[in-house]
Parts: sequence; C-alpha cells; structure tokens
Amino acid sequence: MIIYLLICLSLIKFNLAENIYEYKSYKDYKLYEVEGSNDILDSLLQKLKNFVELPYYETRDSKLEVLIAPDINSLFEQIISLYDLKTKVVVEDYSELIRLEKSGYRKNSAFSWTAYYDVDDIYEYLGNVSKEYSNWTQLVVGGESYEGRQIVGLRINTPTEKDEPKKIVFIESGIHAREWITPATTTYFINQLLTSTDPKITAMRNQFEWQIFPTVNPDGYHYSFTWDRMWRKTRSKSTFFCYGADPNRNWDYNWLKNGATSNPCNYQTYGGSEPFSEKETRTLSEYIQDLDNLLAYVAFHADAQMLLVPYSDSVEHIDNYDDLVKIGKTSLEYGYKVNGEKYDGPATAAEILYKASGGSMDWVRHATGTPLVYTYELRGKSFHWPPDRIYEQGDEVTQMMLGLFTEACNLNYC
Ligand code: 0X9
Ligand code: ZN
Repeated sequence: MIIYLLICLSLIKFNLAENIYEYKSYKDYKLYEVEGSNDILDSLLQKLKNFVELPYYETRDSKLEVLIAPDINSLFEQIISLYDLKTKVVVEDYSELIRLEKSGYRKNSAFSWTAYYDVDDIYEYLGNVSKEYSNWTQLVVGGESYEGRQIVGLRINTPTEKDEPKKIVFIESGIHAREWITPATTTYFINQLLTSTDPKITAMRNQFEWQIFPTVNPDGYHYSFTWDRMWRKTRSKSTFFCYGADPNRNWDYNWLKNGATSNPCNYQTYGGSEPFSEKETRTLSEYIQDLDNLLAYVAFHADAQMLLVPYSDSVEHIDNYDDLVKIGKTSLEYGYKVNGEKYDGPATAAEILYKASGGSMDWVRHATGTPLVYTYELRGKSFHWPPDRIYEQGDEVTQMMLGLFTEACNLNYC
C-alpha cells in the first residue's frame, strides 16, 4: 500500500512539475499498440488509469493505442508482461511528431494551407475573406467560449434571382482541440467554395446557404497550440487542478449514457457537470436551434477515417438511415477518387467505432430533426498530419461534399 502511494505521489508530482511554464514537449513519450480482446484491453487501461491520467488512448478493432510518459514506461512494461499481449512501439519519441508538425507553423504573413494556424489567424482569415467577398459572405457568431472568445463562422450565401431563402448547410469543425486537420481542411473547403472555377463546385456553393465554423472550441484549440498539443477538451475550470470537458460529450441527448465519464480530471471524455455545462456547447446549440431550414449538419473530426451517422450510442437505425447511407456512400466514392483512400462506414459510431453519448451530431438530429446529419472522421496518425499535405484532405473533403449533396439532391432532399 505504501509503495502504491509513493508511486502515485511521484507520478502526481511529475505531472504537476512538468511543463507548467512551457509548451509540453512529449519528449520520449512512446506510442504503443497493444493487441487483445476488448475486455482485456479495458482492464489493462483501467489498471493504468489507476496510476496516471493518460494523455491519449483509444481502443478499436481489438487494438489499444496508448501514449506512455517516460517515467511510467517501466511500470507500463511490467503491467503488459502480466497480460502476455502482442505489443509494439508505433512512435518511439512523440516529441518528434510535434517537432515535424511545428516546422509548418505559420512562417509568413499570408494565410496558407501548408501550415497550421492558431485561432486568431483563422479568424483573421475569415474576416479578410468576408471583406473580399462582402456581397455574398459575412462573419457570423455561433456562440462564445469560457475564456470569452467568439465562435466565429463564415456565412456564404450568393444572391438568387428568386430571392427565396435557401436551405442551410452547417459545418462544425475543431470541436476537439487537438484534431488540427479539421480547421485546416474546413478553411481549405471555404477557399474552394469562394474561389473554385469548377462549375460543379460553384453550383453546389450557389445552391445552399453555408454556415461554416472552423473552430467551435477556440479556447481548447488555442491551448493545444500554446501549451499542450494533445489537449482535447474545453478550458473551463472544474477543480483546482482539473480543467475542461469534452465538448463532444456535453450535448443534451443521452448525456453520460455511454463512452463518457463524470470524472472532471479525465483527460479525454469528461462529459461536464451537467448537459450543456460548457458555454461553447450551450451557446452553439442555441444558435443552431434558431436556424430555420437546416438541411444538413456536418461535423469534422480526426482521425479514424470513417463516416458516421446518428445515433452514436445505438446500433438501431433512424428513419432515413438507408438514405443517409446511400448519400454517404456516394460521398465516400467521390472522396476515394481523389487519393484512393477508403473510409469505413457509413454507419453509426456504435457499429464501427465505439458507443459515445452526448455528441453534437446526435443532439442536432434529436432536437432539430435535421434530415442530413453526418460526422466525418478525417485521416491522420494520433492527430498529426503533415502540414505540407493539408491540401490532400482538403481536396478529398471538397469532393466528399460534392458527392454528398449530389446524391442528396438525387434523393430529393434539396
Ligand atoms: O469520440 C468522439 O467524439 C469522436 N471520435 S474522436 O476520435 N474524433 O474523438 C467520435 C464521434 C462520434 N460520435 C458522435 N458524433 N457523437
Ligand atoms: Zn474528435
């Protein structure tokens, strides 16, 4: 018991001492992949979590990916040896991934898609294009964050002859702070809608009113830029030491039912103190609820490479599930043509990923009845994607959107 306490104390000490004053380096953190049945992997994970809050872990397809700090490496190896599981190191030194990615941080003053940008730069980009295309775009504010930032989006609504209101397509991106490829891809897509001369893309742009929000968790995203690359949650204060809730577990539908925790110190999936406890989800949900004529809600995440439909905590199929799957398949076919990349799905998260309640997509479907509701999990490895290849996913997503709305219109949703 005393030894156990000493280990815990030394780990707590380590966690507090590290990186209070500088960007967390993740020097010598190892990314492991462990194979085994889900039950065994869950029990292993539970044991590990008794000792320390893990910055990243995910169990899928009977494989556990887990990021292990150098000071618990030998402990991890000892626990693993008790289980006799096939284990390999996928990344030897996680800080190398961060270093490579950093080489693509903003280098010059022009906004581009060969680097990652912090939230102020993204907002500046949105502000600039809203001025450049002032006849048919404008900035919109979808909500506010705990630290007082706005959730800024771009509304794109080209004029029509009939002057009738168009159906709205809402795009949510960056709800998980560390999934950097999602805001980057979303601004890439905005740029395509604004500048492409491809008649299919301009026709898609003109057909709908677009409301596109690249960073709906601006505090978390900024924190992942300035303090901790693996940060996922919001930045609200829960206890003296523990901050943030998972903004994709905090929406008021089946809150905390599956795949979420009530422990505010959990690094990944704390659902918040109550549904909509987070200012970001509360204000954004109010904004969404006030939208008339919402046709589609599309959320972008990374990096499971799959397309998900509601409900994330159920294997039951909603009334237009067959249509959603047909439309989703066409979307994935269009995307496949760009880089030959196959996505899993369309299916519910419960069917092909894991059960997760309290997510935005599910609430939107349940509360507003929006007919087309999707979550795209983009590509990557433990949330990293080389900045000089953002355009690959940008082009893929642009085509996936084209496929989605082409098939949706074929099925008379438009
Ligand atoms: O766990 C999540 O929230 C998503 N996966 S991620 O690795 N990007 O964190 C899956 C979301 C699917 N479920 C809902 N949209 N509710
Ligand atoms: Zn996510």
